[in-house]
Amino acid sequence: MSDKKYYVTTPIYYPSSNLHIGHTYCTVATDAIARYKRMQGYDVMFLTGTDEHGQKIENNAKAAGVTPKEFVDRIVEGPRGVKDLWKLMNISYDRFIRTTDDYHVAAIQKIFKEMYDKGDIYKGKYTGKYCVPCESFWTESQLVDGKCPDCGREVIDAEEEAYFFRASKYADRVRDLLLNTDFLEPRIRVNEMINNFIDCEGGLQDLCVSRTSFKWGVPVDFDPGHVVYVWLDALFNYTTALGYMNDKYNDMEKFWPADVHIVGKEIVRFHSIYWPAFLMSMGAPLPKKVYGHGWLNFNGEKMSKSRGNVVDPYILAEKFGVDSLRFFLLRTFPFGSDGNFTNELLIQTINTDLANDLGNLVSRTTAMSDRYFSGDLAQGGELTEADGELKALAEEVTANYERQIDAFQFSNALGEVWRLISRANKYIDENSPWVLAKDEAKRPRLLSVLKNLCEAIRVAAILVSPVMPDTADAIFERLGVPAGGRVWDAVAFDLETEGFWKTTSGAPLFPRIDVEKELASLDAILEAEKAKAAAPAKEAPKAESKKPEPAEVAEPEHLPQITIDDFMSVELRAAKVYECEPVPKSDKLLRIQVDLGYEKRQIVSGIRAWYSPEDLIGKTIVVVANLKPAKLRGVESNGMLLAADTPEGGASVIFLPDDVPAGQRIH
Ligand code: ME8
Repeated sequence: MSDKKYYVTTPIYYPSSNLHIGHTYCTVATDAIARYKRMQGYDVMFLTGTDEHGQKIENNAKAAGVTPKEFVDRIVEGPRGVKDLWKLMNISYDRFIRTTDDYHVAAIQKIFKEMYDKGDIYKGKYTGKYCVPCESFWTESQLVDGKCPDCGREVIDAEEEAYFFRASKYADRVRDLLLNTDFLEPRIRVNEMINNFIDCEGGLQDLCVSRTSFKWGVPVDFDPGHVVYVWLDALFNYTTALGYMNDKYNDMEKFWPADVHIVGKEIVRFHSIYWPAFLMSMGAPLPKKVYGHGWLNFNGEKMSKSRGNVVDPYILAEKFGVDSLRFFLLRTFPFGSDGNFTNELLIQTINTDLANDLGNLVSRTTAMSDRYFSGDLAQGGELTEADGELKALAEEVTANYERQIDAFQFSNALGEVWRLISRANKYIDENSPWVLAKDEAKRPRLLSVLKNLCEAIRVAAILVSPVMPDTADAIFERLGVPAGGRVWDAVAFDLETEGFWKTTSGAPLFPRIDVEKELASLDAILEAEKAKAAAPAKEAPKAESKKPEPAEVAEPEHLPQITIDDFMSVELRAAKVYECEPVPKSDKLLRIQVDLGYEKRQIVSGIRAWYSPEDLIGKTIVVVANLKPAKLRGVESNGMLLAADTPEGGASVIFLPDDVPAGQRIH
C-alpha cells in the first residue's frame, strides 16, 4: 500500500429536501480531486455524507407527517435520494457518514463532555437572533438589513439556557492560523473572516453549542433537555468517520489530519474559525486546508425552492449525460468564484467543447485510421520535426494541468487540456491526411500523423479522466490503449510505445444537442416548477359551492396535509405499455413492461380481474416512478400504476392520450 495518503471531504449536506446542482457541483469537484489523487498513486479517503439533525429537519418531518428519522432515511437512502444521486453522478466516495449513525452520536456525546470537563464548554443563557433555515444564531450587529447575513431570510428572537463554547480563548491562535498559513483558500476569504468575526467589535464571540427548543439532535447526556448544536455535531463528522472517539473505524492515525475540506463559501466561517478552535480544545491536529468554493446561481438569481428555480441534476444528467454535466460544472465556473448557471451555457459548452472539439477529434482520427489502415496503426511510420511541437505542447499542458488541479483550479486545468485538443484538431488540417492518402509513398508519413493524433488524444484522455471517467474509458477503448497506457505513469507523450493503436470507430461520443428543442423542453420544466412554487396553497372550496359527492364515494380519509414539495417528491410519469402477461399462479396480478422513455421497467399490478393484457398493450398509463422496488409473488415490481377505485370495488386504470410521450412528468 502506498505511503502517500490523501484525505478529502465534502460538506455533509442537510437532507431537508432533495439535493440540487449546487451540492452536485461541490461533490463532483471533490470527486475529481479524489480520482486525480488516486491516479497519482495516493491512498485516498474520500468522505461525504449527510448532516441529519436540527430544527429544520424536525420541522420538515413534522410537516410530512413522519418521524425525523423516517424523513431523512427517505431523502438519503430512498429512490432518487442522496446516495442515488451520487451513484448516478459516478461519485467515488470511500465512506458515507450520516450523523444519525450510532457511532457518531456516541462520539459527539463524549466530545461534548470532554470539552465541558476541561471548561471549554460552560452553561449560560442565550438571547439573540436565530435563523431557522441556517440553524445559526446571530448578534444584532451581524444581521444585514435585519436579516440573516448568510441567506438573507427573516430571523426570529430566541432566548434559552444553553451551553457555550469558549471560542474567545482560541481567537489568537485562529487569527494566526488564518493570517500566517495557507489554511484557508482562496486567500480572499481570509480577510473577510478576520474582519467580520475575529477582529470585529467585541472580538470572537463564544459560540452557543446546545439547544433546548427542539429535540432532534444528539442529546447532551449529562443534562437532559439539551441537544448538541448541529454545527458541533456536524463538524466532528470529519474525524468520527475515521474512528475518532469510537471503535467503528480505526483510520485516524492513517488519514488525519485531512488534506482538504472542500466547502461552499457560506460555511467557511464554521470551517475556518470554529472547527479549528474545537480541535484545539480537544488537542487534536488541525486539517491542512479548507477550500471555500463559490456559489452557482441560476439565470442570475440565487437558487431557491420557493422561487422554483432549483436546478435538478437528475434531469440534466439524464438528458445530456453524466460526464457532460460533470465536465460542464468544472470547465465553466472558476472554483473559488460565483458562477451563473444557464441552460444555454450548458448546451453550448457540450456542443462546442465536447461534440465539436473532443468528440470530433476522436471521430475523425478513428475514422481515418479505419479507412486508411483498417484500424491498425501499430507498425511503422515516419516522424518529422514538426511532430515535436505536438509532443512539447502535450508536456507543457500536462505540467500546467497538474499545477492547476493541485490548486483546485479545475476550469484552468481543463482549459489546458483543451489547448492540446484544439492543437490536435489543427494538426489534422495542417497535415491533411486525405492528401497524404492519395500517394502510396506517403503512407509511412500518414501512419505517423494518425499515431501522433492517437497519442495526443490518449494523453488528453488521461488528463480528463478524473472529471469524465467514463468518457476516458470509452476513448481508451476506441484507440485500443492497453491498461498500461491509461495511467498517470504513462502520461508522457511517447510514440515509441509497443502494442498500441488498434482503433475502432463508433457512434459520436457526444451527439450534438438540438439547442432550440432542448432549451424549450428545459424552459417548460422550469416554468412548471415556477408555477408550482408561486401557486398559493389551494383554498378548500367553500361549503356552499361544494358539489354534492356521489353517494358511492367513500368519506375522504383525512390524510395529513402535505406541502407542494412532498407532492413533488412523488414522481409520476407517463409510461407506454409494450408487453403484458398474467403472473403465473396468481389470479390477481399482471406483469406489465413499460417504457418510461429514459428506461424500461417491469411493474406488477393487481388488476387482472378487470383487465386483460390486450386492454393495456400499446396504452399510455401513469406510473409512480420513484417507488421503492417490491416483490409481489416473487416477481419484482418497479413502480405502481395509477387507477381509480370503482364503486363496485374494482379498478379503473388511468389512461393518457396516445400522444403524450413516454417519460413525461405528471403533476
Ligand atoms: O451547509 N452553489 O449543508 P447544505 C454552489 N450541513 N454550491 C452549493 C450551492 C450553490 N447554489 N448550494 C449548496 C450545510 N452548495 C451543512 C454542512 S459540513 C460539516 C455541514 C453546496 O446542505 C456548497 O458546498 O446547506 C455548500 O457549502 C453546501 O452545498 C451546503 O450544503
